[in-house]
Parts: sequence; structure tokens; C-alpha cells
Amino acid sequence: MTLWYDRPAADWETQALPIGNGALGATVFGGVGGERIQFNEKSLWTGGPGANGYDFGNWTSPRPDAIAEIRARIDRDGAMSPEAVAARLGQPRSGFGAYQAFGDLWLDMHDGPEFPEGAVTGYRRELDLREAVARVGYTANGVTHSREYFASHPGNVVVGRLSADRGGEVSFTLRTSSPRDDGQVSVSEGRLTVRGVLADNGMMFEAQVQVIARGGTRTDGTDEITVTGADSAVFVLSAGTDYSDVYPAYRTADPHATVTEAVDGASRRSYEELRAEHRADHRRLFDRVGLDLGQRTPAVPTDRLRAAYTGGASADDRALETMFFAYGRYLLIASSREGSLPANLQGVWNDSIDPPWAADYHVNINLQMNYWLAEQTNLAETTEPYDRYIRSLVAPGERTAREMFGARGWVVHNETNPFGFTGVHDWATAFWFPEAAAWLTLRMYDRYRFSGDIEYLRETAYPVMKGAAEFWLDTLHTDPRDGGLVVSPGYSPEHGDFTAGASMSQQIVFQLLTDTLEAAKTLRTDTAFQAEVTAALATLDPGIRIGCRGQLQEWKKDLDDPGDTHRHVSHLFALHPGRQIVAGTPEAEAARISLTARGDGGTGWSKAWKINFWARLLDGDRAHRMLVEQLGGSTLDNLWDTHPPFQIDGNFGATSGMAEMLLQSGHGTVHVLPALPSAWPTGSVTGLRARGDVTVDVSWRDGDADRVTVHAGTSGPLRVRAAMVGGRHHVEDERGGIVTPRRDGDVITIDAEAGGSYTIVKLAVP
Ligand code: FUC
Repeated sequence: MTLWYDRPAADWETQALPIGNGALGATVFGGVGGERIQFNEKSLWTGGPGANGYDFGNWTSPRPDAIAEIRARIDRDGAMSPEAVAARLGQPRSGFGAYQAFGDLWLDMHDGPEFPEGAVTGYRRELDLREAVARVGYTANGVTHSREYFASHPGNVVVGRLSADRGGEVSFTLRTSSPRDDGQVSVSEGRLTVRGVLADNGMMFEAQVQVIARGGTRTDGTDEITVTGADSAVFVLSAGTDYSDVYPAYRTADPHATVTEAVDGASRRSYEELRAEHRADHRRLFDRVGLDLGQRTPAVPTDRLRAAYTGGASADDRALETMFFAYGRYLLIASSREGSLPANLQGVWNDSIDPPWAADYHVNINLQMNYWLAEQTNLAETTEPYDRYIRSLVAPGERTAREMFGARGWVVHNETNPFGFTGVHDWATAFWFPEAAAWLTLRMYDRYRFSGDIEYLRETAYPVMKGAAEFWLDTLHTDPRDGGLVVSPGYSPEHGDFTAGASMSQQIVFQLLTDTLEAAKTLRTDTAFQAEVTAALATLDPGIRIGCRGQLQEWKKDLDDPGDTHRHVSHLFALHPGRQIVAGTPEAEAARISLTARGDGGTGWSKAWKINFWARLLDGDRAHRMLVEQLGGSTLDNLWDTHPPFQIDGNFGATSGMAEMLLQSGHGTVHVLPALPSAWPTGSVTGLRARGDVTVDVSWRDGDADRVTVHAGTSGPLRVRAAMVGGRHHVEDERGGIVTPRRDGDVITIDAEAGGSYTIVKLAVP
């Protein structure tokens, strides 16, 4: 569970190693003559209130008939070009901003040789996923140097320690730099402070680094701190801004007090204590899931492991696959913890003031995808920032719904920022996606389906789902072709023409209304609203049609081009992450034909989508083939996913896809090893979560489960589907007592008791 390399990182994007605590992120280079630690704080953004011309994406002047006009033209002509729609409904983007690199921390080593020219031996740079610690070690001039870095969530700090195997050998100068010119640096009593204001929007920011040397001397300069002849030295860094997620001002207090408190607090404690607290915090989440595919610890560095990877099921290939699975979970823990913004397009890591797509929150697939793995891989806590963020979009999104659509509820379009940008811009093929709000809330309902937490449903999920549903109740259009309710104008991301009733639009709205109605019934609330939703569902086009080639249609009219290999496979939403399409049905077969036509190419995230699709189609070998495509063609040396460039959704999506290969639970049954590939004949997985508050451990041999334990969180019938159940087996409870569930083919139904564990054991043929 360790990524390791035999040389320092020469490049941020492809080689530096990430640590993070949700709010703070850092990437470690591991240079010998000098260390570079690039760091981030997730709320440091340009744009928004205070930035020139910020308008939340709302139309700057009313366009009362604009949407009706477009609808009428689509009704008349069947389609409209994205350019024509954008000319009428779009508007130039203004003050959107971009996620900002905070700065770099440099540790210039005194008399340290450069690598590789100098006499350095035993160099190793690593990222230990289980401990969430980055390390650097090497020997130079007869002295072995070690460095360790971690980002503590409980402490809200990044901590580093430099040490050597001989006393008095730690000597360096610590300084910072920023890609902007807006921070003032000061130093006092071993504490370096960077403080400033973003010129773009007036956002205040501050970082502090405390240096603590053991032995030797510490000298404070004007903008740097020098440690000479120490036995070891520790630094503690924290950073913050005056950002708050509350509309419309998005500002709170000067970050000085919070940053000071974090750095003071951590500086008073020993390194060992901070490290132990961090370790316990990380492992409480990370250790919940274990995957064993029969890998062994690779003898080669991770970059060479990846370069040699063929997916050919060698022990090394399986080691890379299990590491990649664990890495997705590691990255989510490191980039999404309570109290900060959700993971953005790059998680929390960014070295630029102008990152690709502003490292923003794209919500026509990307943000949703970032959280696919959260429930399944037992990291529900990491979704707190997501929920909080979605709820923060409601206030600005209500205004956009009202002003643009004259609708109740709330909406957000193709991409957004931390400042409630819920309107539009005018990039024709990627500006219009009002379905985003609906889709974003579905994850929250799914969290309820996993946990069964009714309080969460009532207080957190349902109110935002209801708002998203109200928007669509007011916005759906009656299609003159057949009287069905459709989304119009609608756009299947990010290609083709604007039409009415594109499959993805219909599927998302169908799922939203279905889930919201179910939720309202469960909560016994809003009877009149329930009636409204029921009526809409009766005429809503569900967005599932089989076309002339047997494919699942992407549009309501059969416009599909069989040669289309576009990276978005939007019309399969109903298969994944939706649940309208069930494997083994004619619609699933149609989805398979569409997916086959799209091909195995695509960007990093697109390949990750396809792992999930093939897993849902119960085709383990095809799912694995997509994993091979992703690891082989869309993964960097530091195992970050590349679109290109680096985009973290592919990491998260791949981990989700691997989990989907091992366990599914979308349709009322816990399906064990639904899509096990032949490349993983023997293995085990522990701690995966299934809907219905169930935790599952499975071990398998020769492609078939031999032991399955389901841990029930709640009482009631628990349906488990596993091929092994069709053969000789027995089921025992946690006390070893034999229980006799009902069986129907390969499904058994256990009368589970809350807190009970039930193990299905495969028995040898007599
Ligand atoms: C979506 C994708 C692009 C890219 C961008 C950030 O719009 O279509 O490929 O991932 O998000």
C-alpha cells in the first residue's frame, strides 16, 4: 500500500505525491539539495463577490421569452444547434474565478548534494497510503537523512519532520514563494507568516509555518528561517482564507485567528503525538476496506510498475490494481473532510493560478463522479462537504430558477464555483445543463438508501431533493409529438444538437421524481406535493428507447451515429449511476450495444465510467479491460488520473468501478461478485457497503465465492445473491449457529437482526 520512487519528482503534475486533510493539500517533491512542498487551501479562489462583473451566471437583464422561444423552435424544427441556443440563452462568463495555488514551501538543504549528480545512495520517496504519510530518505556524505510529511485533519495542519541518523546533521533554510505577488512575508520566533489579499476579489488569506528545531540553532531572517546543525526539526503549517459558503457575500472573519490557533496548538504538542493522532484518524476510515487480489509487494518503483503493467494478471499487475483501488479511497479521505469544500476537479491539489477548467466544480458529470465510491467503499463521512456544498447552492439556485425559468425550486448548470454560480456562460457545447441540480441530489438519496438514516433523509436530503423536483415540475414541457413531458431545451453532454427529451435529461428527471416521491412517502409528508409528482410521473417520458441498431437511443428521435465515440456516454445514466436499467433485460442489452459502439477509448474519466457500466452489465472481463485501458493509457506516474491533464474524477470513478465489480446493491439485493473478471480468480475483500445498511466481506477462489459475511445494521429481510448459493452451502450466524434462509435460485433471504452477522460458507461436494 505504498507508492514509491527511486528519484525525486521533477514535475508537479505527473510525479509529486499528494497529502491532504480536506481543507489543506500539499504535494511533496523530495529533492535532495532542496525540498519543495507545494501547498493549497481549498477555499482560495478568485472570482465571486468582489470580482469585477460577478453576476452568479444570472442573466444581466431579463429575457422573459427566451426559453419559450427556443422551445417553440425545437418543437417546430426538431433540433437547434448549440451555437444558436447559446447565442440566445448564454452570456459571457464574468467573475467566475479559479482555484488558486497557495504557494510553495522550500527547504534549501545546506551543502546537500544535488540528485543524481551528487553522491547520493539509497534514495527513496514514498507515499504510504495506510499511514497517510509521505517520506523521503537517502544517504549523502555518510549521513542517512529521513523526512516525513502528513496532513492532519484533527490538527488542521500539515506537519513535516527532518531527521538524520547522526546528531547535528539537519541544516536547512525554510522559505516560501507564491505564484502571485500578493502576500507579505514576516518572521518572528521561528514562525513565518504569509498574509495578503487577492487583488481579484479582495479575499484575505494567511498561512503560518512554525519551525521547531531540536538541537542546533534556529535563526530568523526577514522572510526565511534557518536551522543549522540540528538533530531534527519539525515544521507545522496551516492556512486559511476569509471565505464562507453563505450566499450572497461568501465572506467571514479574517483567517488570522484560526490559522494561529491551529499552528499554536500543533506546535505545543510533540511530533509523535500529532502523528499518532493523525494515524488514528486516517486509519479509522482507511482500514475499513481491504482488497486482496493475490498481489505481492512489488520489487520495482511504482512508475516502473505502471509502465510494465499489461493487465495480464501477474502478481505485479494485481499489486498495481489493488494500489489504484486503495489510492482512490486515500485521495477522497485526503481531499474531502468535514468543514471544507468538496473535492474539486483536482481534489484539493493545484499548483497553478490558472488551472485547467479553473479546477472548479463541473456538475455535468465530474463532481457527481468524485463521490461514487464514498458509500460503497465505506467512507460516508467524506460526503459531509458535498452535502454542505449542495445545500449552499440552493439559495443562489433559487434565484436562477426564478429569474431564468420563472420556476420554483433551485437549479445549477454545467459548472459552478464556491460562490453560487448557478447560471450560465456561453461556451456552446458545455453551458446548458439544468439537470445538474437534480442529479446532485440523487447521491444524497442514495446515502439514505445505504444508511437507512431517516433523520438524514428528513433534515438533509429531502429538502434539497424537493427543491430540485419543484424546479422540474414547473419546467417540464409537453412534447407536441406525443404529449409526453420532456426536458426542453435539452442537451446530451457535450455533443449533438439541442432537442427535446434527450435520454439523459429524461432519465435524471425520472429518477429524481421517483426518489423524491419515495422519500416524501417514507417521511409521510407533503401530500399535495406527492400528488403533483405522481401526476408528472404518469406523463413523463422515462428516456429509454431502443433504436434501429438495437442500441439505447441517446435522443428521443433515433439520431445516433454508430461511428460516434464521444467520451460522454450520457444516455446510459439509467444503467449507472441511475438504476432504471437492470442487467439481463432488453434495455440492458441495448445499453451494451451502445457502449460497444462508443468503444474503449476516451479520456481518463470516460474510461472510469465504462468500468462502472460494464460492471453493471455484469461483464467482469470487459470492466477489467476498461481498467487496463485506464491504468495503461490514462494514469500518471504518481497514479493520478489524466484526462489529460490531471483530473481526479477518473481516480474516484475507477475505485467505484472496481467496487461495482465486487459488490452491487442497486436493486434490493446484495449481489456478491456480480462482475468478477477472470484476471482476479482468487481474492478477498472486506468492509464494502451495500444499500440497506449492510457491510460485506467476501473471499473467493477459482472465480467463485467460498465465504460471504453480511453484517446487518438493521433488522429485516436481507436478500443476498451469490452464485455459491446455487450449490452446497450453509449459513451461520455470528455465534456459529446454523440459520436456514429461504432460497430462490441464487438468492437467499435472511431474516436479519440488527447487529447480526451471517456467513455463507461454501461446502465441498461430498
Ligand atoms: C466535462 C467533460 C470534459 C472535462 C470537463 C472538466 O465537461 O466533458 O471532458 O472533464 O468536464
